[in-house]
Amino acid sequence: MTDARRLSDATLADLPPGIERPRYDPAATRIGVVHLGPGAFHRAHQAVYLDDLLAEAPEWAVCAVSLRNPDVRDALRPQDGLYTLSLLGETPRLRVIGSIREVLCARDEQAAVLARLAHPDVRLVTLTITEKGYCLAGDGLDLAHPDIVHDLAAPATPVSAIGYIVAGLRARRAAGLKPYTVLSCDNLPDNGGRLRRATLAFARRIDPGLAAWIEAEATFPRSMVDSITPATDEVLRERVAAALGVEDAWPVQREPYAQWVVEDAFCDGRPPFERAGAILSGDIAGHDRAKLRLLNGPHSALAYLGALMDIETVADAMRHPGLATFLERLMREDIAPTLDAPAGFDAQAYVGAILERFRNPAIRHRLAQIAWDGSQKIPVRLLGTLHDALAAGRPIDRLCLPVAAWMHFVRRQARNGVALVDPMADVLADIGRGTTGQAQDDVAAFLRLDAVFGEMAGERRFVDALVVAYAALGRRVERALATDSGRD
Ligand code: CS2
Repeated sequence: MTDARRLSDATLADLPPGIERPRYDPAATRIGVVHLGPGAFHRAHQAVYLDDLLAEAPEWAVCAVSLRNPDVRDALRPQDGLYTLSLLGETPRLRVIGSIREVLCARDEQAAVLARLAHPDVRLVTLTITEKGYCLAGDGLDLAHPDIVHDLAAPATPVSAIGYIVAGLRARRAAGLKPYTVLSCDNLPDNGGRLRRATLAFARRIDPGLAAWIEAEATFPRSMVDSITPATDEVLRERVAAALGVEDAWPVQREPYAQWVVEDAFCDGRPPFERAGAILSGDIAGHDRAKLRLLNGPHSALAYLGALMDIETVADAMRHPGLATFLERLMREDIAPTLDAPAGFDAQAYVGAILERFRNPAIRHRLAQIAWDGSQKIPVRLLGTLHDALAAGRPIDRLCLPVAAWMHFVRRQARNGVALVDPMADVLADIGRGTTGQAQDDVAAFLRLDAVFGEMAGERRFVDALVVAYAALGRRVERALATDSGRD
């Protein structure tokens, strides 16, 4: 039964004229994409690119699958998958997105998810499952991860993303269908390569013939995704309901800027993404690294340094002169020089544009949101840069401050009894509670986290600089940020 007070196919036509809406009949599209992880980022980014295309390519609608959490399904199913995107520019825009036509929760609807993955119309599986969703240890599949242990023992009834991808591919092979393309849209360097290796490692263990088929026939393009997407809050829900005249249980919001660079390697056709503004390229290496290091790295730096200074949002942090100056120097002088920039890429202009985006006063992007999952983010956002700076004999003092700030952040949360949002929360809380404030010992305790620091824990220069940064932050954050402190 449709609810006249709720956004849905039935109420779409009656929305006020200022609200943008699909330029196609959502009900006349076909599902060609299965997306794993339909959080705010997917709904504000890839689903919007597809929404731009469905008028001309109606075969690429999305089945959105949450692996465990039923919240997105429960919010969007009564709305026929429709939801509102708020674009946070100078003149805010509201736009109803229609590209998601089915919403499933795999935990409760496993058979439907598996059937969808095996459907002949589905030719693309996309993912935004965050770093931890890949179940990696270092660069490879974590065979000790409980979900992977489960799925290897019971591959027909998986719980992990990798398990679902392989179960779907297995069913397609058995049915004589082509494989789908598997497109990672998460902030990981070489995201497609990592996913391909993890998928093959999993498949080899359950069926070497299947693994060989995947290796030969399926593709895992890399992609770089970018758009700042603060979590949905009550203010947004209320604003959207007032503007629409009907309720939307889960609108999303993002900055107007969005970028998607995709490696053009699809094994069975693809949506004409370039017509929606995505950049299709033979080789995207360089783009993903530049974005991770120059946007996500500084974001995490702000999150941990800002937290220690009790600053709430990114824009607030950018209004703090000491922190803003530190960040800009970190980006221009320490991170940019480590990049092997793609041809035509102007790193300094890119930095300028990112700083402008961070300053956007229309966005309340909470630092606490970015601080989540530090154990997964620190290695790919900051440690790679540190590694390269060390190898090149460049200064690393400034680069060590955000890492040391993360340690202080963990310590503070643990000592205040505040739970961390992190897959390693328990181990981190133990370490945090055991810290004494003595830099050498505290840093050593964190560096024992092999999954985070790996070989970097044995780099003498890094360890020494980290101890100095940790001690400096322990004394006074603002002094530690002062541009030349921490340098020899
Ligand atoms: C942020 C990203 O939450 C975070 O960790 O750094 O979500 C960031 O906003 C996006 O990657 C921007 O594209």
